[in-house]
Parts: sequence; C-alpha cells; structure tokens
Amino acid sequence: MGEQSDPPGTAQSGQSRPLIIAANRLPVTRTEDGWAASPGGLVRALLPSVRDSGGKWVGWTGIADDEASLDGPIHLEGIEMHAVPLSASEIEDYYEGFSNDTLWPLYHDALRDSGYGAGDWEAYRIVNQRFANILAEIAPPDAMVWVHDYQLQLVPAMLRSQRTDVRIGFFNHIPFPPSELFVRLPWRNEIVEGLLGADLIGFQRRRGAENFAAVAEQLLDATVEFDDQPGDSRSIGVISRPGSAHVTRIGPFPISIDVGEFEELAAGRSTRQRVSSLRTRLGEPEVILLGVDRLDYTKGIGSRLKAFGALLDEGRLDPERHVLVQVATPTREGVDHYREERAEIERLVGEINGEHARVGYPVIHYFHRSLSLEDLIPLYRVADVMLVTPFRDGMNLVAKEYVATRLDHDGVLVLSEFTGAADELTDAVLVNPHDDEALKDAIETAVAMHRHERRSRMEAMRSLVVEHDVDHWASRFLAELAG
Ligand code: ADQ
Repeated sequence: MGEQSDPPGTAQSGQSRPLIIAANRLPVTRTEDGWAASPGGLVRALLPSVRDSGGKWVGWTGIADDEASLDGPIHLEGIEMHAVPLSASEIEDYYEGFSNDTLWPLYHDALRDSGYGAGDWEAYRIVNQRFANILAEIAPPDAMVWVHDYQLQLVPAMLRSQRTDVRIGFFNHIPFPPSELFVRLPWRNEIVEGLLGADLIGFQRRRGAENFAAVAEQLLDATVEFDDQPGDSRSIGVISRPGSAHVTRIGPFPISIDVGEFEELAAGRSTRQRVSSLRTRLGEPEVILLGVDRLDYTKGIGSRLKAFGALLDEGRLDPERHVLVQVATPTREGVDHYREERAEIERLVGEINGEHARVGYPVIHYFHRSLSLEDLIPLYRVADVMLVTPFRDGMNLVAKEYVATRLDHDGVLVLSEFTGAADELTDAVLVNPHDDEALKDAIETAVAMHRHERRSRMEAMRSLVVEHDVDHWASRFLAELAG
C-alpha cells in the first residue's frame, strides 16, 4: 500500500457506525459449491471496514431470476451479503435499457439515437425502490449507507424517506454531464431529487460536482455554495433547498487502485519471466504499444487503431519495429451499440493487419477476452507505450494500473484529456482523442521519447498514484460522510 492508512470508516473518521454498501452487483460469483467472493480493488478496499463495523453488502448476484436470492443472506468474507432479486425483463429494462443504453451514453456525451423509453424508466424506478426497501430493512440503527453508481441514483431519497437515522453517501463512478446534456432526460428532476436524498455525493472530478450543482440550481431551485474558488480540485460544496432542513454536500473524490497489490504482482518472479517471453513472442519489436479496455464505444479503441494504422501508412511507424497489443474485455453484449462497436474494431484490426503484417508477425495482436491480473500485469510491464484514449471516462483505472506496475520507472502513458485520471496524471502525454492528427502526434511523441524524459515523467506519476491509492479514496469519502 502506498501509505499507512487507517481502515476506511473507522479511525480516520473517528467513528465506527456500521457501513452498508449498495451497488448494482454483489462481489460474488456462483461456483459449483455455492458462492465465492470476487473482489476487485474497490471491494478489497471496502471489505475490512464493512466487516469490522458489522456492516453488510447489498446488490444483485448477476443471475436473472436467481432463486437463491430468496434464501436469505450469503455469508462470505465475514460479512452478510443481501441479494436483490432481478427478473430477466428487469435486467433488460433497468440494466441494459435505462442504465446502459440511456444513462451511460448521455453521461459520457456519446449521444446515440435517443433511448428514452418509459418502460425502461419504470423498471429503473421499481428496481431502485427494491434496493431502498432492502436497505431500509437491513441497515442497523445509525448506519452509514454508501450507494454506488448511476444504476442506483434514486436510492438515496427513497431510503431517506424510510430511514432518517442513517447517513447516506453516493459515489458516481462515471462522469456527471453538463446541464445542456442532462436536461434532455425526461426524468431529470426525479434523478436530481433522488440523488439529493444523500448527505454526501462524490464525483470523480470537480467538473462533475459543478455540473451537478448547476442542474440542482436550474431544475430544483437549489442553492449551492462551494467552500473555495472554482477550479480547486478538492473542495466541498453544500446544496440546500428552500423549505428543507436537509443539506447535501458534494465534491470530487478521485478513485484509485490497490497500488500495493499491483506493485507486489509486478515485482514477482513469474511476472519477470513472462515479460521476457512476451517480448520474444511478439518478435522482439523495438517498441510495444498496449491498449487494455472494456470493449466500450466510450473508450476510443477504434480511433486509436486508426491512428496506429495511419502512422504505419505514412511510414511514421514501422511494422518491423512497432507492434500494438489490444486487449478488449467483452462487455454488455446484449446492447446493440456494443455489438456494432465490436464489429467495427475487429474490422479495423483485420484491415490494418491485412495492410502491414508479415507472415508470422501481425502488427496488431488483438484479444477479445478478460485476463487475470497474472496475465495482465506482464503486459503492462512489457508495454513501452500505454494508450489510454477514451472519448470520456469517469476516471480510468487502467492508466493508474499501468503506472503502478512500472517499478522500473520507465514507459510512457498516452492519456486522453477527457478522463478523470488526466486531472492527476499530468505528466502523461495528454491528448484530445477527437483530434485524429493530435492522436497520431501523441503516439509518435511517446514512441520517440528519450529515456531521461520517460523516467522523470513516470517518477512524477508514480509518486502521485502511490500516495493516492484506493484506501486513501475510501477513507476520505467515509470521513467526509461521517463528519
Ligand atoms: P470501467 O469503465 O470499467 O470503470 P476502468 O476504470 O478502466 O473502466 O476499469 C476497468 C478495469 O477493468 C480495470 O481494473 C482493468 O484492469 C480491468 N480490465 C480492463 N480490460 C481487462 C481485460 N481484458 N482483462 C482483465 N481486466 C481488464 C468505471 C468507469 C471508470 C472508473 C471506474 C472506477 O467507467 O471511469 O475509473 O468505473 O470508478
């Protein structure tokens, strides 16, 4: 871990109210013998506080019409997990429909054909109410309830109307859009009302908090006061409404990763062995470029591939010296836009390899699959240039993971200005991914960067990531929520 931090929600916040986490998915997977925990960095950061405070976890198991959801809580990792049952049609309407086909593109200013279906909204409302009802039933007196992400924006107010003793936090993992976009949403007032049920709303960036403040003022006649000057990346704003004693604090809480885990795996013997064999298997190129993303249209994978292909076409990169590895995790395959995105990416990979590959040596090595950390980290270690070029991204943890694994203080990060990570990782080669020429220039700059400059930029980024790891994030949020 980058710094000695107290478990979130306990020592730093000076209290130990039971901590309840609510998120769309429970951190569990079904196995032949029952349930297994499936913790990522975020879950690992929160589990100790939930367990030590006698807290609980609430979410969907990931299985439609899961009868086991009705069998009572799942006991794993020393905590009680409460499953929220969802039917197949609710998954289609609440999750794939309203969450992923309406809110996701709108919040990422990735506007597609309008997907504002009243049926999807109704399912979203019903599922949010179900979460709130379960939380109201299982939360111990005076608990802190931390609700996560855009699938559950109505839960704070729905819970507050049933339980005034609990403190309610909400964290938005994705961007919060500017009001010009947000007000397209037919149910815009309901969403803002829902969120304002919270005592504290965290955003990845200051800009998200400001965007939310603007819509609260515009739509609900709220008053917002920030405790500092606009532009301060850490400040807290207070939102109040006429005739209501309840106030909501808002602010930026940039999320991070479990740095210690990445460093440990990166330093391990098996990683070192895999790194050298990977370079050999890729044909000993001079420069290995890497992209690692969920296969999502917001991640800008297609533009990145086109920029790489154009640099080869123009002779600015050389297929014998430069190769790109692109790993794309399958995601949301039930949503049409995702199927179209996959087809386009695979067409581009075929086209560019068709033009530039030699027998036995593709210029793009493409993998459509999810990798274990044991397979992912050697890729980060072998990559001379990491390409993180989303059109919009709340934070982007891949950028931080890459930096955390570079124990050699080498490697160049090309990073989109439109990620939350760009606020902190200012020593990356920052780029506007909508600008094709700028994208090509940024890749070329990264490939040609001198070792001395690579080192000084990576050292600066590493010290920032090491200091601000996921425990730091969780502790700050929970201390503010308790305060
Ligand atoms: P995501 O959109 O999923 O998260 P990101 O932050 O990059 O984006 O996290 C992706 C995670 O998946 C990383 O931990 C990465 O290692 C992993 N991953 C990606 N491809 C993989 C592969 N092929 N195999 C295995 N693992 C892979 C949302 C928001 C982000 C925000 C996070 C956390 O969209 O902006 O940073 O939540 O708040």
